[in-house]
Amino acid sequence: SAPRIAIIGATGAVGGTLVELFEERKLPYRELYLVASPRSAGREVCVAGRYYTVRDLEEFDFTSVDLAFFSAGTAVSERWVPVATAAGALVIDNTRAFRMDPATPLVVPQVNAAELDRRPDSGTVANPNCSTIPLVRLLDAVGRRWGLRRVVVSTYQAASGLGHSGIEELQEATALALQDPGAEPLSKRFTPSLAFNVLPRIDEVLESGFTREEEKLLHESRRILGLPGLDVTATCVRVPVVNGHSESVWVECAGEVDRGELVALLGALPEVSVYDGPQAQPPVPASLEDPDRVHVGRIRVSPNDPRGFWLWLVADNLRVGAALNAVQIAEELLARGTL
Ligand code: A2P
Ligand code: 11C
Repeated sequence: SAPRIAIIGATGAVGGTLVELFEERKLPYRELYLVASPRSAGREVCVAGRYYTVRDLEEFDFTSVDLAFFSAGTAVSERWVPVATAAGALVIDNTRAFRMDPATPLVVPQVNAAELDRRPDSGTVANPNCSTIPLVRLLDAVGRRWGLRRVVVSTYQAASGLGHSGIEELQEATALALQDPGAEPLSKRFTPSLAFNVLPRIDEVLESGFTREEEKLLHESRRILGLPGLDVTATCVRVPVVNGHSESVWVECAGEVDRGELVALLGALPEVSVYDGPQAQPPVPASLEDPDRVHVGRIRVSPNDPRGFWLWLVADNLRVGAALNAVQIAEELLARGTL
């Protein structure tokens, strides 16, 4: 029968998107529990016409569920995912807490769904970072056809990557800057202020000089693609966009790439839209036609060396980059009876 499901972080930006996707995709469940911090415990949330009272994580009994989606931050997952799996729940975790754990598969269903053929040893499936997911969905196909040598990425990441508070801070900081250009710029979660700015540092800077966000792109891509030696190097940048991450990607292949074949290959991938031809407008985050697809444009093979090409991609980071991938993992588990 249908599983009993909990969403940990249900009041957050990704948690709210999970709720929307459960409704839209008719994910089957027998019981549903919405869980968050004491700050929002007691709130009523409507899902598919039924009201659910948000529960306090500290008091939640994980033996009452078969599947738990975690999207309440890395610290919450580190503390509570082991509690959930010890109680017998299967976890789909949307934080970086277990992505590099060998006993925990890191899954993008369009790339490595076979990882879900059996129940993971740790009881947890990890959902990758929001800039990794759309990228590897394209790289996998390119690598199978031409072989991957090196990938160089610059990201343009939206405020919603930091959740509701990121969106609110961008809106408030922008309004303040417009009202009073002389005022001290608003800067709490984004430093310096994100209003009318671009910030070339996301998350903390590590010993390597790269940020944690840049290192995630490298290590997660290697793991999902099964290419432990792949050279992926990135500069991750926050831009004053509410939602939708964009990436400028340079790919070097082992073989010579035919542009027409590349366009056809990417256009044939599941849930990928390619915008090509002289009249095509490249995809932009503020007006994505379908938020459940990876949007690709500006495909250019280098005239100097046809083993290298550029592309531009845009994907909804809350959906494609987070909640949709997690729901698609659940759908794959259900289809296999692994749950
Ligand atoms: P709450 O709404 O009670 O603060 P976002 O990514 O949009 O900031 O959302 C984060 C989500 O994680 C929210 O649902 C938030 O709940 C939840 N959360 C944050 N910290 C905790 C915690 N310590 N325990 C349980 N849920 C938490
Ligand atoms: C951002 N990519 O845009 C981050 C958010 O590892 O799941 C997601 C962090 C993660 O800020």
